Amino acid sequence: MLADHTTLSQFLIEERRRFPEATGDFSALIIDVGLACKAIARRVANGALAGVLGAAGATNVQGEAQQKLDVIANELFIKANEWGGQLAGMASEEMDMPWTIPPRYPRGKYLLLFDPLDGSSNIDVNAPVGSIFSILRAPNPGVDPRPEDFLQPGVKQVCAGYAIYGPSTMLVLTVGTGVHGFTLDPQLGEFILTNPRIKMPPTTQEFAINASNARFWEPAVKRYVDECLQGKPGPRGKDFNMRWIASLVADCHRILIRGGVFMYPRDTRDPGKPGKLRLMYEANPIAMIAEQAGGLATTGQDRILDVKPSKLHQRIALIFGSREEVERIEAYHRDHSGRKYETPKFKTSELFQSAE
Ligand code: AFP
Repeated sequence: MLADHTTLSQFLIEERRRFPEATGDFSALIIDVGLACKAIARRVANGALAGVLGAAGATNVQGEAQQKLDVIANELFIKANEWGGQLAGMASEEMDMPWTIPPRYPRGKYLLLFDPLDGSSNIDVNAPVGSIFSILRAPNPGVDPRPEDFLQPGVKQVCAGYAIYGPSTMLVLTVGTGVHGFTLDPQLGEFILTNPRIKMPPTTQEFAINASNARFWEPAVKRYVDECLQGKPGPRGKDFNMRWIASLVADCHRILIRGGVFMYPRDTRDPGKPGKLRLMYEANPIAMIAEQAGGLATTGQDRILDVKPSKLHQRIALIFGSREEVERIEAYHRDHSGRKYETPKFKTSELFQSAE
């Protein structure tokens, strides 16, 4: 049976053969990240049976209430990755400051950033959640990194990926040579390559956005969504479908497989927060995956991967997905920079009417 299948280890070894100077550190790191994801998948799958549901009773650096599984997943990521000697440091959504590798372990040449359990408000309702990770080179290999060492633009990522804990567990990753999906075989405990070279359809009739924020959206996003909602008789000349799982990984996975566009745009709810999602361990890895699959990722104005980070837990607007739709949304941002958008008078539904 294994003869017909490529395991994650085999995939990594074959990739490494293309770089004769490679030491094997990177492959070892990905295997450890995969191990953390397998351990998290197990806890998520056991749910109430393992007593892991519900709030942890604390808030994280983002001011969000931590779930017990947020804390458990964070610990599993740290334990699986701190000992191997491949990492100089780690940073997590759940920790204010970067994690210092304990003195007993050697420091390596990579930096790992992760959101250990994304979409964790979905846990208690048994909807899909995931883990997201990004790998950078440490500017000073072999020593503890300075906080600013993590602040590299997404274009510098050497690897980005996520695990999705859905009906099956999958690990999806890119090392800059396309996007590859591995499904966890629970009998073998191995990730098996099931979706090599994933390509996102360039166009779509599906969009994802939290419509309850419509009154706070930027003009360009209001216009884009309005036009989708007008369907066949409207300017787009076709009907659209809408999906919102409120789990970035799950929305991203759907878009990767069948196309679509995801928008968590900048909005006017809180001027101190330009968007909800975090640049370093959400937007950057998802953007690298989107681009490697043939899609695009933008703030509306700028390519996500070119944004120079200023803080570890920086928030940013994130719009990604099928190339043609993202290009259209960027064009609307150019059209509406400094210009308001008037919601059409002929609207039949009041659901998305703006306060303007
Ligand atoms: P949680 O991890 O707190 O559930 O947040 C999930 C998330 O960061 C991302 O995965 C979703 O796309 C987004 O937030 C959903 O945000 P809304 O709850 O505002 O729709």
